[in-house]
Amino acid sequence: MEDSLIFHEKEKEAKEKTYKILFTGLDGAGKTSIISALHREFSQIALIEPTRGAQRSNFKLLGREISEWDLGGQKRYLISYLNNPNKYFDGTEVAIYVIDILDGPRIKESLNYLYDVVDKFKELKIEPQIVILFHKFDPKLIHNVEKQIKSEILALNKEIIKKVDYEKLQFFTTSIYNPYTIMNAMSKVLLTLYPKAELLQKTINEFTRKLDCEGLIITDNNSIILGSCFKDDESKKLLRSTIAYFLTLNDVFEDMGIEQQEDQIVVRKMGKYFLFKPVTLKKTPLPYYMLALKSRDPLGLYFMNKDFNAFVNMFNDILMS
Ligand SMILES: Nc1nc2c(ncn2[C@@H]2O[C@H](COP(=O)(O)OP(=O)(O)O)[C@@H](O)[C@H]2O)c(=O)[nH]1
Ligand SMILES: [Mg+2]
Repeated sequence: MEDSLIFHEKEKEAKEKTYKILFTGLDGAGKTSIISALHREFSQIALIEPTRGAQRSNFKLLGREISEWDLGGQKRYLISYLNNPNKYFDGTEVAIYVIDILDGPRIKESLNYLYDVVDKFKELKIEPQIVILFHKFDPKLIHNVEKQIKSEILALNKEIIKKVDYEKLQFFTTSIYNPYTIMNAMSKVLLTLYPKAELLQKTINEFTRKLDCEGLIITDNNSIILGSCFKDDESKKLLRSTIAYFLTLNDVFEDMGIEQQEDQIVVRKMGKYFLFKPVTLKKTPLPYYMLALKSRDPLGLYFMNKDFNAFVNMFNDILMS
């Protein structure tokens, strides 16, 4: 009896120890927009009102909770984070820190908060991965502005490395106007936490060769890339710049309630075939998605062949094991 009580307590404890991903930075940096972009809620991005100070867990991914925190603005919130470091920081696996690189006047303030956060980690003797997103590096910045911002980012990058003296530090430039940059940064971050990532990637490499694809990308429903393989730079570029749009196009059909388990979207462009298909696995309610590039005619039946089914089964086994 006693044994089983202890057992239950332990079990409960394990369940409660959910690892955290902190998603933080000054208010207005673009955190909510980044999360919306992963959900492909583009129609909402323009309407996003800044939500100040609230700590909210609003995103679940590969079994992890991401909490978004706004620093700055209303100082009292910051003080409560930094004065109760155990409560807020313990168990942090990854801290993603968003810096708005278009907001020159507040960059210094943003860096100071970043340094405060790193100090708290050091105090607590925890060493989460820290990921800095230089955000709002939009694709259509006018040329001389782009050049200037690039060199500013480089300088900031150096300054941060020098100042924080921290090993597990990663940097990305992102923009909601180039959705792939967000998918890529968030995927790289999350996959370092995902023990099956390597096996999945190997399976994807094998499958890409077997089916004689120019390239292949697999994502989940939150636009997280689980793995990808490309034959050359051209196929890499073509798939990376189109994947977000295929996901969005597919959302349109899904929102219309069209049953499409066996369906695929086929686009022929530049003598190549883009094939997009939801991959539904046993036991998971949400589908995964596959985008493949082929140079020869797949006759629209491409994804029904036995190699594809074999891959889906393998994929299923890896994710469910
Ligand atoms: N130019 C540009 N604006 C962005 C980008 N991401 C977000 N924004 C805008 O920045 C403002 C603040 O974004 P929000 O996501 O609310 O920031 P949060 O307070 O950090 O959650 C909004 O007006 C967004 O439309 C981006 O990549 N480029
Ligand atoms: Mg927000």
